[in-house]
Amino acid sequence: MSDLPPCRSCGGEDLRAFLSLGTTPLADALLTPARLASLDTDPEPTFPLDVAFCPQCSLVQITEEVPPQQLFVDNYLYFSSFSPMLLAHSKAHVDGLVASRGLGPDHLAVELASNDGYLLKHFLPHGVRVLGVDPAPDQAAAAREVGVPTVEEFFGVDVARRLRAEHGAADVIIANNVMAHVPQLNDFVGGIAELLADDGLATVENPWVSDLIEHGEFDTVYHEHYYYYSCTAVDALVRRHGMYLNDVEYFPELHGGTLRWHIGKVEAVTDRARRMLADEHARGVDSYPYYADFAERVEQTRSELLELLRGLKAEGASIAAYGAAAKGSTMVNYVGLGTDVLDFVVDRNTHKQGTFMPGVHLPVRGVEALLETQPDYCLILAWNFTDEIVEQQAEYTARGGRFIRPVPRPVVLA
Ligand code: JHZ
Ligand code: ZN
Repeated sequence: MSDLPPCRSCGGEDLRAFLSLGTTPLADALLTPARLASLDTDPEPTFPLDVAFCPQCSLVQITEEVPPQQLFVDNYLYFSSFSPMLLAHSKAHVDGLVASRGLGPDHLAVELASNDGYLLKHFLPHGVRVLGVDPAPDQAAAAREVGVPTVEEFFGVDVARRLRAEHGAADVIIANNVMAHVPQLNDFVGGIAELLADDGLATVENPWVSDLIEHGEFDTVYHEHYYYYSCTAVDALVRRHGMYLNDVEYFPELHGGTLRWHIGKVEAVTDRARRMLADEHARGVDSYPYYADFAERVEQTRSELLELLRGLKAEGASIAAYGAAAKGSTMVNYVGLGTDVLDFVVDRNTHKQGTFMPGVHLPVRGVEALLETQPDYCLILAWNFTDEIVEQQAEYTARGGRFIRPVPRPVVLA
């Protein structure tokens, strides 16, 4: 038995830690100028960031539990609608569901963590009834503005019962990048089982732990992400709630490699899902040795990136960064990239501009700052959007600016 807490999925008591990123501030807790000025008397809270593997159900998870209110209500400026790529992905998902399931005014689509309505709004032209669930007040307000009714709550069994009584069972439940964000995992999945119609479909998207491990995406580890999923772990989890992992889709470009799991109450496992489970077993995702050398590889990335950036600074180059992303916060804090290395960070999200990144306190500016100051190099912290960003900043590179991508290995882009 380990001295770590029990697995938040299966309750297993022998979690094995394999990565420690030290003690870090909350990744999305950007500081306002007033908050920055108050740090002497009211310091930034920091929390240990350690990752462990459960040998019983294969779920990878962090061991620290920061209260969700602190993560997603008090300190949350993430708005989904700032990426055209993500919006296109979401629209294609909705159009696909409407067509394959023949959805119309008699059906109800519920999204958990519906954010600013970036996805559910695409159901509206089809007449499908929609309902968003999201505890973040500003995002919920933005969703209502675009016609998406939103319940401002953390989802779980109790909320599911109430919603089912008020609105009927859901024909479709969508949960994108949220099943990693809930400390009471069984309450969340139990809620899906409660709300979903017997013949309904729940689709759940999350980055795939294999991409994290095999492509060195350590910066996607932060306190909002309690879990790092494999199909193996999802299959075990949903079966405990009387549901089945029936199909799996893979989007290699989305958030560094995302899986979409199709979950239902009737067992109808496709060959594709079976192949994914077999593939994970062949890679070793369900056993500890797969994770054992990860910490060493992360440390290598850190020293390579530091060496590259310090070398450029020594030559007199100026360096900025792109994307005040949550993952950017892990990157700059773990690697130790403060104002001595990076001049500022740009971000398109207007809610983040004028703030300072957690821990290192890099100022966040609008994207126009790149052309205004023309730094010699720009480190892409939101590397999952590299193509989109490079395309959008053609003028910056035309004038001689060079982008650097930090993972899988630090590289100056041609
Ligand atoms: P982005 C968030 O993580 C938070 P983050 C959350 N915890 C999660 O799970 C994942 O998403 C899925 C900006 N940007 O989306 C917007 C531009 O400035 O990779 C964002 O601030 N210009 C819910 O924060 C940041 O970059 C652009 O052209 O790591 C990207 O953050 C584009 C495309 C984005 O996720
Ligand atoms: Zn477990």
